[in-house]
Order: sequence, then structure tokens, then C-alpha cells
Amino acid sequence: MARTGDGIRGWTWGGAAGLVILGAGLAGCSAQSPAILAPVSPKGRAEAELFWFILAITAFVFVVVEALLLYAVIRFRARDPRAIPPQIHGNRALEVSWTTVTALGLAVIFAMTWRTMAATSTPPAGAIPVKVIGHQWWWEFQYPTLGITTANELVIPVGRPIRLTVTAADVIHSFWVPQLGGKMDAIPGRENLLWLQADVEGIYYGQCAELCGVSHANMRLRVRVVSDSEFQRWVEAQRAPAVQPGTPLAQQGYQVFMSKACVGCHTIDGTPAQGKVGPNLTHVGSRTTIAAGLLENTPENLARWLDNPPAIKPGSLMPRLGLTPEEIQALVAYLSSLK
Ligand code: HEC
Ligand SMILES: [Cu+2]
Repeated sequence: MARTGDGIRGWTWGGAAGLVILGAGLAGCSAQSPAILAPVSPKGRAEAELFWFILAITAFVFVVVEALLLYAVIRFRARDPRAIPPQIHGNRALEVSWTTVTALGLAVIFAMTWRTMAATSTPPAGAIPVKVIGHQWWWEFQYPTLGITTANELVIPVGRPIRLTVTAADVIHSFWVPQLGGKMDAIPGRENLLWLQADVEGIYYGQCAELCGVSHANMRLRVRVVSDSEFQRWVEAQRAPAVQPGTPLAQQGYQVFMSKACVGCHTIDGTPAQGKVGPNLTHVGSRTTIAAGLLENTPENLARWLDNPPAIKPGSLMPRLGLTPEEIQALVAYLSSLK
């Protein structure tokens, strides 16, 4: 008897601890963290509404079942341990009714889910196409109709639908920006369709959502939602070839870049560097972060990255290249100037 009691108490404490941890985790979801329940897109809103609807039905079922259970436990508890309770053999009306009610509830949930899927699966006409390519451990974004290739920061105009074809270069990744709704597997050799639209300007955070190797957790992304005119300016700037190095130090950085292995892995439009292994660096200076959201794009962080990438991002496919401090300073001057 004592043993069973201890077991139950252990479970109760375990459950309480679990709830505290869950609560702390949820409380940690600040405005900056991805949150599916703070949608800013028509699609995200439809999905969040469906979630609340299903939660309401299941909460209702939970309350009714628990109330009946408590009622039965108290009302029909054994008062005389030796007495034998009245023997009954099923109740057809009850069984038919609870089977029917459950089936109806599930049918309603099915219909609502179907409706949401139908309403959100096809991109509206006139959507801007973007190809999303997952790489270990960063995101490539190509705008085929605009002739732009960039990385880790998807820039889109507010209120306009974007049609994403999602694929991967190496292993399976998953593209997910919770506030904009939807999550899509990025599978090598396949193109999956996802669309999104943001109704409010701002920055929305995303994260690879499929374990893809050692730096999976460091594979973040941002969606920068800007006004139409700002988007036009961004497009113009991104389409321009890379700027010429403007200072002697940047000129020296250019020389280092073109004489090292960098050219085999990175593209800088308008220069001999045409590598395709790593992010396109033509306008790397215009991005707010480097290394898939891991570091703010500052000269200090660029220098740290160039000195030893795997120390910052475990497993990074950009190796440590043994650059001297002088070479790093020159490269930082050049790369930061690539706005
Ligand atoms: C073997 C291929 C390879 C070589 C050589 C290489 N890189 Fe990289 N580089 C990468 C990869 C892959 C990434 C993406 C790393 C990540 O975020 O996981 C990257 C990322 C970067 C970034 C950050 C870009 C961004 O937008 O996040 C910079 C800057 C950079 N490399 C500069 C250089 C320079 C300068 C050299 C030469 C000194 C160089 N790389 C050599 C593969 C390479
Ligand atoms: Cu991943």
C-alpha cells in the first residue's frame, strides 16, 4: 500500500515539475521568438484560428469527461467494502449516443481542417516567385524573375503574396517562419510549394525545423518585410554588380579574396569569384547578420568568422583558412563595403 502511494506521489511531483518547466518555456517565448499564435499573415491567421477552434472543442470534452468522472467517483464510491455493486450489462442508448457524439465532433474538426487547408494551399495569382534552397547550415534565396541571389534574409514587400519553391542542396531541411504560417520540408531533388504573405512590416524569425546535422540549431533565417518602395530600392541595389573596392585596405582585401580559396566557394558578381558552395557575397554588407543569423553583421564579427568559422558554428562547411590578422582586416574592409 505504502509503495503504491509513494509511486503516485512521485508521479504527481513529476507532473508538477513538468508543468513548471513547460510554463517557463512558454513564458520564454518573447515577442522576438517565433510564435504560431501571433500570426501576421492571412494564412498564419487561418491556421491559428483552426488551432483555437480545435482547442476549444477538446477543452470542452476534457471538462465534461472529468466532471462526469469526479461525479461518479464521489457519488458512487464504495461505502461498504463488502457489498457487491448492482450488476449491469451495457446500455445501448448510452453507447450509441457517445459514439455518435464523438464521431460528429471529429467530423466537424475534419471539415474545419479541410476548409483551412483548401483556403491556404494555393498561392494567389501574381505572387512573387522565390526559390528557397536549404544548405548545411544556411538558407539560399533566389528571386528568378528579379535576378537576385541572397542568403539567410528573405526580403519581401508588405501585403504581397510570395510563392516559395522549397528544396535542398544536401540533406533534408525544413523551412519555417511561424508567424507567417506554414512549414515546408526542403528535400534534395524535389520542389515543394509554400506561399506566404506578411501584413505588417518588420522582421520575422525562422528556423530550420528538421534535424539536419550538427549545426541544425544554428540554421536560422529572417524575413524582412518592407514597404513597396523600400523593396524596389532593395531590388535595384541587389541587382547591381558588386561595388569596386573604394579604399586601399579594401583593394588589398579584394586581392586576398581573389587569390585564396574563397573564389572556389563564393560568388561576387562582376568579379572572377563564381563559387557556388557558400552564400553569394555580392551584397553581403547589406545583410544584418552573417552565418545564418548567428552573428550580427559587424566588422568585429566578420573578423571572428573569417578567423575560425567552425569555432563559431560547429561543423561549418567553411573551413578555417589560416588567414593572418592583416589579411582578415583587409577582407573585412572589402566585404563590409559590399552593400
Ligand atoms: C570550402 C568552401 C569555402 C571556402 C574556401 C570559403 N568559404 Fe566562406 N562560406 C562557406 C560556407 C559553406 C558558408 C556558410 C556557412 C554557414 O553559415 O553555415 C560561408 C560563409 C561565409 C561568410 C558569411 C556569409 C553570410 O552571409 O552568412 C563570409 C563573409 C565568408 N564565407 C567569406 C569567406 C572568405 C573571405 C573566404 C576566403 C578567405 C571564404 N569565405 C572561403 C564556404 C567557404
Ligand atoms: Cu536543420
